[in-house]
Amino acid sequence: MEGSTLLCVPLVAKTVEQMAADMAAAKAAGADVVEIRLDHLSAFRPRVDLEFLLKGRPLPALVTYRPKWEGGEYEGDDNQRFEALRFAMDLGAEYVDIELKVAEEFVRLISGKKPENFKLIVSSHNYQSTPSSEELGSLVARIQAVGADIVKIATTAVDIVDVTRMFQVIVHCQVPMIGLVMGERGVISRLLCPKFGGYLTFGTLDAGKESAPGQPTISDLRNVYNIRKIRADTKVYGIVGKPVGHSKSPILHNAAFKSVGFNAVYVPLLVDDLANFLSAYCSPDFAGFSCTIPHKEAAVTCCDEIDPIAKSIGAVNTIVRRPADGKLVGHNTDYIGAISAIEDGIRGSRAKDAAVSPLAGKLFVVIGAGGAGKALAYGAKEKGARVVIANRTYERARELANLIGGLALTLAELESFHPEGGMILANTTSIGMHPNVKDTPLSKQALKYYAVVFDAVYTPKVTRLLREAKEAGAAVVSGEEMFIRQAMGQFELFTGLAAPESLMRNIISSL
Ligand code: SKM
Repeated sequence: MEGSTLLCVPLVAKTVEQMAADMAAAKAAGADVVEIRLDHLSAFRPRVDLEFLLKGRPLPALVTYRPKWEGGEYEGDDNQRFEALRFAMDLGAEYVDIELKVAEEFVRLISGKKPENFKLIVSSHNYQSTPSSEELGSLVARIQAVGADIVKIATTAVDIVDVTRMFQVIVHCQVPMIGLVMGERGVISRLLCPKFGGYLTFGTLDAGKESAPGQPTISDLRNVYNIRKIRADTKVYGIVGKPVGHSKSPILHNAAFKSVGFNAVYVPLLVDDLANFLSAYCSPDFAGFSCTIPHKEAAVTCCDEIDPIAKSIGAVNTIVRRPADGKLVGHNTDYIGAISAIEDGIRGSRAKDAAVSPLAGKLFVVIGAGGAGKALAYGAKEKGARVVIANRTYERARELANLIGGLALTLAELESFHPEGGMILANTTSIGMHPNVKDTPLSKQALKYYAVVFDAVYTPKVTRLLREAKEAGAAVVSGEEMFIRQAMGQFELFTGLAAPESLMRNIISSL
């Protein structure tokens, strides 16, 4: 094993037969440990079932019998629960998890009887929030004092900043510690365990088999995040957005990093407030970020320096922490990614390097006035197009149109806007993005005035807008092409190396 963190698959099946099958699957998936959640079994018979589960088990076992009052399923009395856990220990289970609230009693029960290789995990769960650093520190001390071999604390992330406190506590803990922050905002506490020295992290067999909110699959831990390769000196990059779950950036960048042997991991970062996030994650370990909706404009004010093009655009989609002085430098790779994708889409197989852009002189309609809208509007203008900004709120459209010199419309007005044929349309809003795939920013009726339609949304690859545009006779350019190109630019800024283009294309087309 290269990393020091154990990968544990929680077993939450209702029958012992299914648990045994899942145990074998966990081994095949590359787990180090399984957690047998006795409280999930629908008709648990302690002696028979524990013998069945523990005899001939393919992996070391952690046995947990979580009561309702600590977020589990068990509703009976504690004595029966303790008996089952003690029996599991006697049968050779490598670990037993007991809740801090009753740990003293359980420790008394097993005192002097612990087998040599047995380890007692004493756990505390908070399903509401993550306490202050001081409170976490004193919780660790209480868990240690009760006689834990391994400390386990699971809290809930209300904000991604909460996770920094857990990382600090793990780094300073004198005994092995499992420190996890539950929920989508806490996912990095699970992915970055080896970096901060966490003893164990949970990975499910499949989505839907979680025993706590935010658990990734073991397959993603191993194959997307390359968790076995993460060490203390591994740099962290990530996609900052809200939402962020749909992003394919982690799959793409992790594979690209791996292909060139770059010691870094790329994670999803569900961020509510960009300024708070950047001031909390200010160590050199957090080396760079991609920014997506809704943070691209806030990123301009949060960076210490902005590249001149990103400054003119007024939006940043890439932040790099300069190694020499730790300063955050903002860039924009959307602009070139999107514009070149649209130009190549129009040119088709014709000469790609023609001096005059096929956008020159065209009427170019941008839907949306956020970060991506600004990049597209700026790019189209640069290429000599006449630009129109259409936005749900007119004021935002007006501001951007004033900035770059163009016309502003509301989305409603765009429906009947067709001063000429052969226009180009670019959607830069998230309308139509997974899971809202039935939505579209413009009616099919209005699409017939466009020769080319581009959608920055890339999940799904063919949005309703693109499907209807094609049916209306337009040439379409998928956001996937922009996504690949902007990511290539980011890779170069992050690593200083040429982007592995064919690998990146293969990854995206295989999804
Ligand atoms: O500008 C890009 C960003 O860099 C990454 C991204 C994503 O991961 O979905 C989308 C775009 O906003």
